Amino acid sequence: MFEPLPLRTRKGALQLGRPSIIGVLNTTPDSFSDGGKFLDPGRAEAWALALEAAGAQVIDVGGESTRPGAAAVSAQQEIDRVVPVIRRLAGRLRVPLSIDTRKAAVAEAALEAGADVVNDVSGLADPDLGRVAARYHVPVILGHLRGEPSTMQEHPCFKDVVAEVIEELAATVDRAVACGIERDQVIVDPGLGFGKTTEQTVALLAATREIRARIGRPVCVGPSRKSFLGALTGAGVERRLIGTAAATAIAVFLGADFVRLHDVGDLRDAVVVAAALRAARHRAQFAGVQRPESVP
Ligand code: PMM
Repeated sequence: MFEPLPLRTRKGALQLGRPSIIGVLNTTPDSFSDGGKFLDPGRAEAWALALEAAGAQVIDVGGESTRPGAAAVSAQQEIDRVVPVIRRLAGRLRVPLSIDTRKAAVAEAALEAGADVVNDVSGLADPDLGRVAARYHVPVILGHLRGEPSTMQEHPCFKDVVAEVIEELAATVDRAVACGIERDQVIVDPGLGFGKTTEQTVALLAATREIRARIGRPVCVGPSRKSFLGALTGAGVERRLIGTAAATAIAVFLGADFVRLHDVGDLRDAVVVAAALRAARHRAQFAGVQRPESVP
């Protein structure tokens, strides 16, 4: 297993080696689970402070819904939603702020306003976004997504989803480096539910360890409240907490470095317990204890 170097932000290093929680703050009217709740910058600020107090190590601010079929928003609309919130939060939060966007102009406005990390679910569909992140020397989270969120669920087509996502994420890391981003500042994300069936999404979650080892960069996963959980359990979006807890704990046990969550207060304990199990397994392996790898 590789030991990644700490990622550098203006608020100091993001500690690796134990998993970090990224708390979600959507300033959108139409995100699938929290749309409309934090349109008001005052409410958004209060929620971000609550996420930090509950244990989030990064707060991820987004101004565009990427749910399947979501309406497109202009860069200016996105900027108008996120920049007032980031300005209010930049001086008040102790933890870094990330900007969840696919657009270079939004990333730049957010970084100017005080954001510390760029989170791009499209994995540099817009290469200008890579150049912006390079100029600000910030860590970037690069997701796996084929095509556009609006049409991504129409034909999810993979022969071997794990192998193809690893190959395409590795190519994304190379494109980031070609944009001037330091390899040490890149986090990869398999894009759970982004243009993938339930079965494909589950296969990717189960392959967290392999993705991390093969690409050699920290991995972020975002299972929170997603529809693959509903497909497995039958639960509507407001009843997916326990499914999210299971997916989160297992991803952490399998080596996820970052988990992006809405329900930080409820799920922090699941992350802590899974991280303790991961550390115990790591110590046993380090001590040379042989254990059967898989349960039939
Ligand atoms: N999922 C959503 C949005 N941003 N970012 C990363 N890095 N990984 C994800 O899985 C991810 C993301 C989905 O939308 P939501 O904000 O409504 O959960």
